[in-house]
Amino acid sequence: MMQHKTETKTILQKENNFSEWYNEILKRAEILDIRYPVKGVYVWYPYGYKLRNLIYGILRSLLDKEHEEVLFPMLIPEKELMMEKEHVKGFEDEVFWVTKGGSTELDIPLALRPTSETAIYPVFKVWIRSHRDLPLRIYQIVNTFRYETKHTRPLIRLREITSFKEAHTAHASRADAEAQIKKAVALYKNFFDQLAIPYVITRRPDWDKFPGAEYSTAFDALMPDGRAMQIATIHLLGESFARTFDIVYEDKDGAVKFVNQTCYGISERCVAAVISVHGDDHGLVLPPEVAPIQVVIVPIVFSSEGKSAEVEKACFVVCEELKKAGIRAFLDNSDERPGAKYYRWEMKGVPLRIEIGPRDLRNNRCEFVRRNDFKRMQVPLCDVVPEVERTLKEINDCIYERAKESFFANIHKSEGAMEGLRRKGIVSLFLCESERCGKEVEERLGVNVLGEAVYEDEDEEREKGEGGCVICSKEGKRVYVARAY
Ligand code: PR8
Repeated sequence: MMQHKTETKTILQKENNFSEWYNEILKRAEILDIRYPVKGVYVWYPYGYKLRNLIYGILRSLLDKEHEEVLFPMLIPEKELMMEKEHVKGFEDEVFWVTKGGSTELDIPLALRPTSETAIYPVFKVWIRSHRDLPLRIYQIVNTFRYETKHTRPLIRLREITSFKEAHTAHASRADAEAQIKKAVALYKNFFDQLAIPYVITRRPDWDKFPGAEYSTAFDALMPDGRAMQIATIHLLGESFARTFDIVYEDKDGAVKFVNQTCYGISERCVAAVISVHGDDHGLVLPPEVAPIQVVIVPIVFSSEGKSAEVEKACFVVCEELKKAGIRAFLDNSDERPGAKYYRWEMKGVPLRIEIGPRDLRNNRCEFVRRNDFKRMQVPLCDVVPEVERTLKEINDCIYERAKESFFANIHKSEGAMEGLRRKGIVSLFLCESERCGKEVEERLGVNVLGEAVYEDEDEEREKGEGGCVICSKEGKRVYVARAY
């Protein structure tokens, strides 16, 4: 690990060293304990789980407007799992099986859900009777299991995904299902905007769509090492699962029709994105909205003076005022030296630190230190609450601006041939629709084809246009490619 000793702390270098930085941050900021003895399976620390819950709180509040939360079983009978052919093909190598109860072989092997289509849709069949039952929109946040054979990584590529948010919808018509896809895209945009995470939205190429879907739309964020990470997907299932599981409804005119379906998912990769995109050499940098502690108050007392009752009291009063105003404030009146406290709360990404010392008290003021840029300002004690509210908003804006700057600096447009394209970040180039050309680009450049940009007005303007495929020169469209997680 690259480390620089400074007076009170050890700094972690994020640039050019992302992978080590990431693992070290998970440990030092107490997000995830990676010592659990099963590959691809990890333990949430309390602090990490609080962060996770605040992030998922935003997701829930967005979903709850139009979806209802449910909870389906984790075990799926073999027969159900195997019913949809495309779906099975996509998942068969990734399924964990339960084959014994105690020492007795089970009659029917049970799969640990890799995702829940085949658990949920047989139940949709009995829930849905008439057009009055539609649209049906449900979601659950559950653990799912995938026997990933690629390199596993905490929060990013898991064998037990602990926070799989999956939404499933059924509609009377294809048009309704497509309208739902647009709503889901808008919902996810809103979600990632609130996390200050920039993204590109693309239509995945046909060979990379979700098994059983007609088409898949994906959100990709950019990690600090220049690799893209798929942070959300939205799938139009059409009638394929409805035909397989016989999910029909009686329309107004008495006709019996198949429903049209969509599903869309997000995992704890969204937490990984928050950590990776915003963090710096001092640790986490959290958007205030999701920071478990938004403000930490540190009394400044010098060792010669010992504890000062007045300073402690002033800190306590400030902390209580902030809490009363609904701000997640914490008073660190432990015996540690201020330097050690700064280090801990910087590592944990607390957006704002308030320092109060004897001299501040004499002047009826305190000092604010912003986590994102360490900017200091003096604030009269009587203005603390409104100034904190204002400063937290400002911090959020700064974090977002910085993230966008670095994101757009890493999106390149290529006009010509493939040579010289092996750059960091996301590159757009012309490609025809054939799988052969797509796979060749992937192989030669060591990238993944993310797909054609969708739904982003500015992007569409910027990226529109047709040109010769970089492989076969036939008519092609502009698509994004990137090395991907
Ligand atoms: C569906 N069915 O399943 P999806 N570790 C961490 N995150 C992961 C992993 C993994 N091993 N695999 C996928 N993800 C559909 C939609 C119900 C909901 C994350 O879709 O297979 C990725 O960000 O595309 C992925 O976009 C999301 O879960 C949904 O998984």
